[in-house]
Amino acid sequence: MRKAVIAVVVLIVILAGAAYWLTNMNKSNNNTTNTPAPTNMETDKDMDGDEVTPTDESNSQTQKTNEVTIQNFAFSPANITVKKGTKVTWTNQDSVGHTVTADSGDGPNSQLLNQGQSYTFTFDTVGTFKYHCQPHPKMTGTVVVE
Ligand SMILES: [Cu+2]
Repeated sequence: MRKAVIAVVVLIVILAGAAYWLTNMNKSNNNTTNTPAPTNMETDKDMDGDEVTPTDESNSQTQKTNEVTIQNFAFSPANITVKKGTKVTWTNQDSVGHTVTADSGDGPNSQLLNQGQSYTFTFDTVGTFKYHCQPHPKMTGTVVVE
């Protein structure tokens, strides 16, 4: 009987030791697999950053839309690109009145737009049209017609 008990105890000790060893193995394995993971994440972040930066630059340069919002004394987006024949609509969101006035030549030429009012101009000529707000000449925008 005692021999059997000793054998069981020895077996338990061996199993416990094996379990402990396996646990450590798993931990070290996890550590090994975890180590390259942050490197991949950093690489992804760098790739995302590289992708985002040129997108932001192109957004600030010109956007393909035919709707411009006038808000906080600014045209947004200030620079847009449209196809010939496109109707561009400006909507004033400010409580202050603004205009859409071509710097020169044929181009948009609105009345004073009150809050919520819109003005639409059809660009039938290819070219670059610069415009401003009459009461606030520092408010400027550009429409490139392709
Ligand atoms: Cu204005």
